[in-house]
Amino acid sequence: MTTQAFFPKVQSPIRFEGPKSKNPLAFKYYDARKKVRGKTMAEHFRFACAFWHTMKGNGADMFGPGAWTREWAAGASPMEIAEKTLRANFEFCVKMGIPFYCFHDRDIAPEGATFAESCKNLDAIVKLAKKLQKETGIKLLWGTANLFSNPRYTHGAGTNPDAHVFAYAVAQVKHAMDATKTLGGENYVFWGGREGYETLLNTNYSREQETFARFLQTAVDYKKKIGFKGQFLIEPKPKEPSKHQYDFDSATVLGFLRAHGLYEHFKINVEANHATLAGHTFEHELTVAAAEGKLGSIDANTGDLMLGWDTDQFPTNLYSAASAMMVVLESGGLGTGGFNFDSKCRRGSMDSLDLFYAHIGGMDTFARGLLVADRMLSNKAYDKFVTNRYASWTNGVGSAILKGKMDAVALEKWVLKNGEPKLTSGRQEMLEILFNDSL
Ligand code: XUL
Ligand code: CO
Repeated sequence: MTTQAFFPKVQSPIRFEGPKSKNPLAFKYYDARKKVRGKTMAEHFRFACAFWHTMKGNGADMFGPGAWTREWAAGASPMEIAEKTLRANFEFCVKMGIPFYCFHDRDIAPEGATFAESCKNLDAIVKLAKKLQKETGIKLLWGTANLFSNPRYTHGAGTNPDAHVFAYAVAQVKHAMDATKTLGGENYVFWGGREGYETLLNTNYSREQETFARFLQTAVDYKKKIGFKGQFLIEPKPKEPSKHQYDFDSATVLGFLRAHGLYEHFKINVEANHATLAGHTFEHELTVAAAEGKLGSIDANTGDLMLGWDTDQFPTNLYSAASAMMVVLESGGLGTGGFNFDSKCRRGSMDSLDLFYAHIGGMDTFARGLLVADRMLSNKAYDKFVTNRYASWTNGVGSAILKGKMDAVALEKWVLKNGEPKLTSGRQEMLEILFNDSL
């Protein structure tokens, strides 16, 4: 591949050395070939590098602009920088042993002065990406369009009051989908960047719901037209940048899709930090999606519960990872999805070596979470507990209710005969001990 090495401090790929290793540049738990429940860790996770954070991150936050310039982020022209950044991405993925990457169109190629120029830039970079994918074996987990950074999208993209902006957004999605298809992307993501509102004083909510559905339908139609086989994913988020984001959480998105005849075309990309912003746990959001067979993929990061915004930190919380992995295992896995680190190093972590520590930490956290989840789910005491708790539904009156054989009159009669139900403990504290014992 590239002749220039952007990560000279890491000479060879990061290896699995086991829990006893003291080497911070080694995996302690993530062993790509280790089998858990019949699948290797690599197959369970399908880890991906988030191009916008890992390659483009510069330490910027809302109180200060970029604080550092990566080795690959300097060059004579935006296209030269884009090419170097892309090469750095593949070098990083290879050295990390991360098999996938994800991008927004405007991450990998610079926006031009006109739409045509932006498309030309993207096409040129996609050509190089295709070559580098072939050389390295690194694949595209998903592509998406950035419909939120450019000022034209200030009032939204698919929900913009101006049909001109809507048209622009669709044109951009069309091109980003073409790029994703060309690169064999296994999914295409819709995160509703500025699809939401700040004040009802200037907002026609019903119109925006209608145009949002039209926007997604247009994408569905185009997908069919070009024969793109990747899975469409919607990524819920309740707020930020808008006060009220339309894709609030998994349940809201599934309801919206159903109401607008779009249900069959989409699955959910659950992001941990977005779940907690919505006042949910990560595992709750995963469960809601999985309950309908709609768990498509995961943006693996974490927020800081003491801060109220989308901090996009690398996951380090074993308890949360284990809880999430229980849902993933029970739902049968992610299919074409994967674990994309939508996470960025902190402003103070300016050394590109920090990117390695961050990803190793994230991968090890989830690998450990997988092992814990496997132990917990294999624990007979736990397994039997939940089954037994719902036993009343498998026969007798419960089974008759589920079959629709008991109307209100019949149930009243049944209650008159059977009296008060017996209260049974949910044993929460005992189960929490079981969970901790699996850690
Ligand atoms: C924003 C976010 C996005 C999406 C892709 O909070 O998570 O990066 O993952 O647009
Ligand atoms: Co995300």
